[in-house]
Amino acid sequence: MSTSSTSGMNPWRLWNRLPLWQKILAGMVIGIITGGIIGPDAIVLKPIGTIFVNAIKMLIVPLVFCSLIVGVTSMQDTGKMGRLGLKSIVFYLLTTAIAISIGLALGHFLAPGEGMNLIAKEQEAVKEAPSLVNTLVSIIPNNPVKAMATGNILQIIVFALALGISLNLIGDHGKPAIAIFTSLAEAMYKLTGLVMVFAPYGVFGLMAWVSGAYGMDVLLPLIKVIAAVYIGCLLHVYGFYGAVIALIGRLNPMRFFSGIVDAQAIAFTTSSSAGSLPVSLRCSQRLGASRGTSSFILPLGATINMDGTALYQGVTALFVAQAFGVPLTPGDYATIIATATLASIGTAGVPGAGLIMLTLVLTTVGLPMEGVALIAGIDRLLDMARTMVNVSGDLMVTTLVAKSEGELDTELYNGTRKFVETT
Ligand code: DAS
Repeated sequence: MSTSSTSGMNPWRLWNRLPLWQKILAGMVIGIITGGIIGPDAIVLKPIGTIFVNAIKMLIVPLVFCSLIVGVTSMQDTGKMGRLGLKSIVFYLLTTAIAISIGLALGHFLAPGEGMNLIAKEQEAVKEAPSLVNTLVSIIPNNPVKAMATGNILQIIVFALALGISLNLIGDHGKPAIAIFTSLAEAMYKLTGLVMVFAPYGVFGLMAWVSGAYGMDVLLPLIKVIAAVYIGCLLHVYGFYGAVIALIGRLNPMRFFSGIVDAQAIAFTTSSSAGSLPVSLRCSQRLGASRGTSSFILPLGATINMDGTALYQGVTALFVAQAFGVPLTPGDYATIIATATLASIGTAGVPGAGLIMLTLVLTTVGLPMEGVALIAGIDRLLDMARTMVNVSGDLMVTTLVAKSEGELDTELYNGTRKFVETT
């Protein structure tokens, strides 16, 4: 028998050919079944998951700090584009805050995690939740190093944004430091990929423990999470974006939705905003936006605008709080909105980035990291929907800003003139 046919039958080789999300999904399903068979003794498998959770936690501080600085310094004022950039950033952050609020509302009303009554590892001592005022006051770090050492994510975000802006303001003197943070951010993205290689096994260990301890009915809440995220994404795109295009842009929303469907399809299938950029640029220009405007605002959006990710974080943060019975105060809700909105600047437009940023949001409100593993198994399904929203939001802001700058050809937009591909 030739080596190719025997090697073709090698299960390990077949396993290694699977895309990561399929391996994670397999890890989740096999873990749930294993736990269902072994029962509470499956707790012996939990350390595998704990190693994965600790490795994810290890990434948070350096990844957030470096990626935010790179995000902010990539928005250096490019002269005439300064006004465009400012308008786009304000729009991007506003729509992201609305997206996270929709996610929190859905998570609150649909309550996917209600009744799960899971117990976290050592039931992380949930700090006495701070009031709204304390939350806002305490986000300015009096010691950035202490903020990093204690994993105070909001303070780390604020310091990273402040440092990034300052690096922009010192011009050429800041370039060596920006180069260092850029390579550190690249290294952290690489390390994230290495940690995610372990995800299928970590998710297996955690899901075996969860289903062994709580029974197979742990699956139903996950289906409710998927439903809540998809409902929220559809509401945000076809409800909120449609209203903004019609009321603020004074444009026909149906033309907009038919014009962006190609980019949405690529985003949904690839789960990558960055990967969808070429098609987004083409859709934007077919909708009448000038090449200059779209080629500046879309890449910016693919980097810092993640409405779908923010909405997903709203739903899943509440799911984890409900699943582990951790009560959230209005101050926690404000913290989640602030963290998810600011963290969206640092979320990369690549598959799975939102799951890493979810650890950020959970950490800021003291929610157990085991929640990340609960979500990890279904995360690819959620990533498809949230990336479709991210790209739709990038195109919505580009169309609106182009219109406001007189850079939108309304005849092209309305289809009364056909788009001609220019080289
Ligand atoms: N997949 C990311 C994107 O490309 C979003 C995410 O993971 O949340 O936008």
